[in-house]
Amino acid sequence: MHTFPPISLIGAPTDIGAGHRGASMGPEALRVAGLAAALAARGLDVVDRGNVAGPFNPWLPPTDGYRHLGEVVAWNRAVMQAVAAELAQERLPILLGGDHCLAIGSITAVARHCREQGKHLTVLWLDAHADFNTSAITPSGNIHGMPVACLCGFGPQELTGLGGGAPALSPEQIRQIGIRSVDAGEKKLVRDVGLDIYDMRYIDEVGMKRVMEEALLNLGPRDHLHVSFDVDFLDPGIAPGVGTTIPGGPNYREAQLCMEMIADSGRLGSLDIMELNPALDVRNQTAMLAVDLVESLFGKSTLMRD
Ligand code: Z70
Ligand code: MN
Ligand code: MN
Ligand code: MN
Repeated sequence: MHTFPPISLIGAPTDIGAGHRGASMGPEALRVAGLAAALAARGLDVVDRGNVAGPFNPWLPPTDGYRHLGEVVAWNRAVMQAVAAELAQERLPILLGGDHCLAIGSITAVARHCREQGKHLTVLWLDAHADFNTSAITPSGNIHGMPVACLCGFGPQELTGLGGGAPALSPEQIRQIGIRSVDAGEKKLVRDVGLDIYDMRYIDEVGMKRVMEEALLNLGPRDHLHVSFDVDFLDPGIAPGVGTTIPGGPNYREAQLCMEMIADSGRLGSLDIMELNPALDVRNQTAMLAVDLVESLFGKSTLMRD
């Protein structure tokens, strides 16, 4: 069993980058589902920092390939600052989204922290989507379909340079798991940059155990693992409370094994829980499932392994 640093919850209640309204209610749904108490019951030190603030959602159509770019930048600045403040105190930030565009701010802060501390950052991106669109190829203009591209330097300067310098990540630092919905132009770009994608076909073929062994290979004591968990990673049969349900995702057992193997790596340093949409959920079941999985991510295990 590995020990975890003290944890800070940070809510970012907005759906500013999404194509459906309602992810703005995600942080509160995770709180109501008992996230802080579940982690505290594992003996972890947990503090809820409350919510960061940002502009309201004007719900406008895209301009020049982006919907709400100015507001997305403002929210990401606030998230970046809140995440950086926790990392500076050697705490483990958990971002409660909010839509997935906010991972730009979260991961930009984590990348800067790792650079300062001489650590190597690896990002596990658990998602049905590759989130690698740009303004030129997006079918929607929704920036929650673009955060991985922005973090790798493909996007508007306000977002690719959010940390004040070079892009936060290079593609080799990212491993995507659960992918099953990639747009045509996005597919070409993802291939061109050589993104490491463990898609559902590969999970079917070799199983979640081998996928996670490969994705977590060679992590050493100087490695910081960031997990960006889009709840639409999960099969919609168990997780209906997301904006875009894509059939054919990991089932309950596969998702548990994924989380347990990340916990076993002992390298988890920061986490995003994104795209939970209570407006589309049924009796908060998707939030409760997310809490259940996050407990496993922090070392809870069946039988005697914990
Ligand atoms: C599509 C787009 C998306 C959710 C990301 C979908 C993007 N690729 N949807 N997360 N829920 O519009 O870019
Ligand atoms: Mn640190
Ligand atoms: Mn997604
Ligand atoms: Mn996503």
